[in-house]
Amino acid sequence: MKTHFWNRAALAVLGLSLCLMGTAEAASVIGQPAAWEINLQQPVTEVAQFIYDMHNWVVVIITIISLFVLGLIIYVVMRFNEKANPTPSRTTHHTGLEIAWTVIPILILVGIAIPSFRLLKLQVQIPPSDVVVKVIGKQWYWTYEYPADQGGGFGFDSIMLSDADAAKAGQPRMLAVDNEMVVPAGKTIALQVVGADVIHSFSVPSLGFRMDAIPGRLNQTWFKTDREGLYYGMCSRLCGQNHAYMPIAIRVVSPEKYTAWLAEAKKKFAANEDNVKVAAIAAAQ
Ligand SMILES: [Cu+2]
Repeated sequence: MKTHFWNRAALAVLGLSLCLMGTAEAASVIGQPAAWEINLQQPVTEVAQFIYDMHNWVVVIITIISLFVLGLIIYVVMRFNEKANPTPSRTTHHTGLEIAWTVIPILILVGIAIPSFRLLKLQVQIPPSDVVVKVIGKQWYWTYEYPADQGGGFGFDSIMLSDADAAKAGQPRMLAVDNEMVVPAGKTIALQVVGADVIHSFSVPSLGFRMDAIPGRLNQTWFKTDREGLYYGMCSRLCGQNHAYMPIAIRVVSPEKYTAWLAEAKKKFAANEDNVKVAAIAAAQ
């Protein structure tokens, strides 16, 4: 019996350390999922960092509550079973206890609500944007449009690479695309997200946004990161047969490289200014 317990304890410790190793390894990969990852992806924007911290905060709260309830159950089973407590108490009310179990949950909820609303405000209030990109979800790929008044005036499709092509490009399979969305680092990027056919969802975990792409409705979100790199996401709303094959790849480059890319892309994607229009971003309230 005793060895049994220690065997299990050793297994649990082994499992836990494997998980921790997993997160340690995962931390070195940014902008994409990592093997054995159990945590959220490493955040690179203010919003993503807030989501990360909020998640950790709620995990602490639910862990304490779960352990408390587990402790209560064990205590009640031991202390108040028929053998240990043959004549049960007939108490039905206890004012102090009732106040406590009303006030404490309220405090817990307020403790969750305050950071939650602060996060919501940060996500919803779009700061004055430097670059606007229109994102159109289609069955089953994404189209990105850059407005003319920002040096764009073109749009292009972003299609998933085959496994072989992704391997050739040194990128992860099922996430690499032919034409990435390119944006400058250190600038506020506003995204106007819409669906062309069914509802899709434009989501990049490390950049901290997930916005539904709904036909007939223009949704807005934003991100800003100082860290250059390639960030992957996926369509996150079940949208049909090839839902799993419409990844998102956003390349954040220096402003100089971005300007150079704009000029090149304008030629490459056969500019058609008339076709690319974006709405004015609603002023942040
Ligand atoms: Cu989709």
